[in-house]
Amino acid sequence: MKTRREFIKISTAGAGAAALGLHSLNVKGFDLFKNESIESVSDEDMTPYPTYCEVCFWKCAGWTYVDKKGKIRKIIGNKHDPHSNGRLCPRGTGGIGMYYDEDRLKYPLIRETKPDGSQYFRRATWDEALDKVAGKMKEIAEKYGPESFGLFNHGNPGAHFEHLMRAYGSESNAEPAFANCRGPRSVAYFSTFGAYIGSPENTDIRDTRCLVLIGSHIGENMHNSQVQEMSQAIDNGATIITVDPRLSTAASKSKYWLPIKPSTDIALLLAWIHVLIYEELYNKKFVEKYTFGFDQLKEHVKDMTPEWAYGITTIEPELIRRTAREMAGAAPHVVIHPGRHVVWYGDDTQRERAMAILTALLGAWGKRGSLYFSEGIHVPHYPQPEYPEPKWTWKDIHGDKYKLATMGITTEILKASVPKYGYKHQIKAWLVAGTNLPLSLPDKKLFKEAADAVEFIAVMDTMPMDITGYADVVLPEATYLERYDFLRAAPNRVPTIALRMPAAKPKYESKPGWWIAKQIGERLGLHDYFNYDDYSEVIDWQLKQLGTSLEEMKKIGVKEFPRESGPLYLGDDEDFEFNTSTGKIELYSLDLADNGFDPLPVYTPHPEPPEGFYRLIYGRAPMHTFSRTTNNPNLYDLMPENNVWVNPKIADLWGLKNGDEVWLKNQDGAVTNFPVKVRVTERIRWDSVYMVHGFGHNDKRLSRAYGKGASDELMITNIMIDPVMGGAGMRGNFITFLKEKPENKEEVES
Ligand SMILES: Nc1nc2c(c(=O)[nH]1)N[C@H]1C(S)=C(S)[C@@H](COP(=O)(O)OP(=O)(O)OC[C@H]3O[C@@H](n4cnc5c(=O)[nH]c(N)nc54)[C@H](O)[C@@H]3O)O[C@H]1N2
Ligand SMILES: Nc1nc2c(c(=O)[nH]1)N[C@H]1C(S)=C(S)[C@@H](COP(=O)(O)OP(=O)(O)OC[C@H]3O[C@@H](n4cnc5c(=O)[nH]c(N)nc54)[C@H](O)[C@@H]3O)O[C@H]1N2
Ligand code: SF4
Ligand SMILES: [Mo]
Repeated sequence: MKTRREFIKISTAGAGAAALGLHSLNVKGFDLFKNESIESVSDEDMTPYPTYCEVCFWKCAGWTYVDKKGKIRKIIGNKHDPHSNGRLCPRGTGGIGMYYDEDRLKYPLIRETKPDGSQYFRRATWDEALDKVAGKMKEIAEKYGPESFGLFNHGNPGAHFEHLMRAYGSESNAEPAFANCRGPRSVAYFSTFGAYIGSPENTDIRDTRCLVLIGSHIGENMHNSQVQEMSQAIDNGATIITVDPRLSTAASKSKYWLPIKPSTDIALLLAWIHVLIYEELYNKKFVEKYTFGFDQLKEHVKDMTPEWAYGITTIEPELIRRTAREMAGAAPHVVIHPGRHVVWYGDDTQRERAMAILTALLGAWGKRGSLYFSEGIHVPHYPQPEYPEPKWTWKDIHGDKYKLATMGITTEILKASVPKYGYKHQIKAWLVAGTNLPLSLPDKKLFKEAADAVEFIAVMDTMPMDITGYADVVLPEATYLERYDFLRAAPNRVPTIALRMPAAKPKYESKPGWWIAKQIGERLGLHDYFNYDDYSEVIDWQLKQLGTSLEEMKKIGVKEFPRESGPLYLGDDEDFEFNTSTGKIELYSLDLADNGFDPLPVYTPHPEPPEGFYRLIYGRAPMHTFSRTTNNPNLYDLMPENNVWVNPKIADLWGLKNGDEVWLKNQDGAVTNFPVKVRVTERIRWDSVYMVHGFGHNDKRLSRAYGKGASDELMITNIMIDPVMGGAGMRGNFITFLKEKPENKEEVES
């Protein structure tokens, strides 16, 4: 079918050589951190500029070193930064590749149509591109109201656009980092403890005696200080219990690996709760003083014995008992890690609730080695008028559904973009900033319908990522090494702020996100919201309110502030009022009950793979962040493509050997665009296959990443929506192998 907005692919002039190599990295187990100078230049001959990393969302602070010729030579961690403790992960070290990548977006692009109807991108001036975006924003506001202009965002770039959109009158935004990532965790922990887990997570892994990982694959999930703390915990002799259908790096370092049947974690959690309660191993004092609903919980799990769970999870009853006792023995110094990417099977808020309940029964909250009270700095708002009140926001888009959602839901914004779904509030245009939707949102059909239905799409990115192929206007942002940005003020054990400042001039014609947002704002008559010439003025003003200055921060990069909220842990017997309706930790959730959901977590069986199909599960690799680094000249070298992990039993059955290339086909007939190599390994259960997410790019402008590996995203056509908060559960998809390139396979857009 011919779509209104053709996906534009431009072939590139050819792959350039990597600008700087990173071959010195030792990528084994946890020895991943090395900050060796890439080329040997003495530090004395270089100038360090403070920054914090944008390669993932841990936002580690560091120093960008620039030589006398103005060339960026290396990035190292800032010793005074609690996110990095002076060491960056391989991706952070390779962040230089984002700056040097010769495939970068170089100048603004505008979609044009030739007389024969075909479409292409024309190089445009900034004035043309900005006029076009602002002109469309005016038009949409006049025709439908500013609320109809939606925003998809992630990370800092998105935040500048969020400000622009709020000033313009729209709060119709969503980011994959909620409904496709940690949303269920936020809602579950909030309804249980009246508090969020936050980012970085407030897990006291450093001082724990028992770390329980349910899916969470720290070590491949490279969140920096968390990996460092896990390593410390191992050195301190902490017990690690990992529940994962795959022998992850974390599982390989654990005392107990529970290779659970995927999708059955709630049954295991309920059985653990059963053992703690019925063997009277739970923390009675803590439960009595701080919790609500224990009797209902006790009754609820009465029959949920380890024997019951064995039939569901395939985990031996004795192992369930032993691990529960191990946790109880270490309590309260136990971290039940809440996980982060938790949209798995559509009952994810309930699984997260079960984890929160387990935490409470162990008294593993507000105690050393459990979850601590984190504290962040409130950065004062730069003076500006109040935002106008929108007539409706993302909340109204889904109306009475998903009442407990705390942020916009990507799937709902997509649906509201397609008139045939009959949403009361319609989205007519999109701004997209710092998110590669075709590779991060499941349900390609819906995504394409929506992208085709809207009148206009503007994308701000640093790279010609798959999403830019859908844009009418492409706005090339400067990389994080070339710009000022918001102050980082994430909560931690001690409050800190970190500065990001440019270490070099923006390459090509790229511009900082704050500048792009301001230029559009000015064209819309919103000057009062952008009342500065340079973003450094905003930062300096904020820093002065906080008792420091831009001048000081340029020298130190990170500044620590004293805690004001009290100690890191709860005192013995200290009275504490939780921010829930009962003021207690709600084992039995009134919030969920009031909204018509199960107040106590229930195990529901999920569909099994059809004959000859295997469940697709996916995760991270230490040297890449999603799809954003696969073209990075430094990181590409470390891992150019992904593999599909297949259990030897299944490989035998299919006659597959290590390195064989296969195409994958899912239960709905979707086929991968590119073949992927098989990795035969005992490390995965026979009923599942595993892939690292972020590969299989389909845009030729990504000269290295194009066609390398396969995209898990294309195989995720079935999404299991979480009724509590609209999360898009992505692990209900099953694949089979095609040994030949399927005939008549049309090239599918990403
Ligand atoms: N199949 C599948 N889907 C997933 C996941 C999965 O594991 N499997 N993971 C989910 C999770 S946990 C999350 S958080 C989301 C993340 O999904 P996204 O938010 O889409 O994250 P990225 O893939 O990192 O895409 C970031 C985009 O930002 C661009 N970018 C990078 N730096 C900058 C910058 O400085 N400025 C601008 N303007 N752009 C920049 C990159 O080029 C890229 O296009 O995806 C979710 N979707
Ligand atoms: N290197 C690197 N690190 C990253 C990122 C990155 O892109 N690259 N992204 C960051 C982001 S935004 C996020 S959200 C986090 C995500 O990191 P996590 O929250 O740790 O990841 P998940 O995707 O939830 O978990 C993946 C693991 O779950 C296992 N799994 C699959 N199905 C099941 C199941 O049914 N039950 C159980 N128990 N386990 C199962 C998989 O085998 C895999 O080991 O990583 C962060 N860290
Ligand atoms: S964990 Fe690695 S990629 Fe993420 S912010 Fe820190 S250094 Fe950068
Ligand atoms: Mo995420």
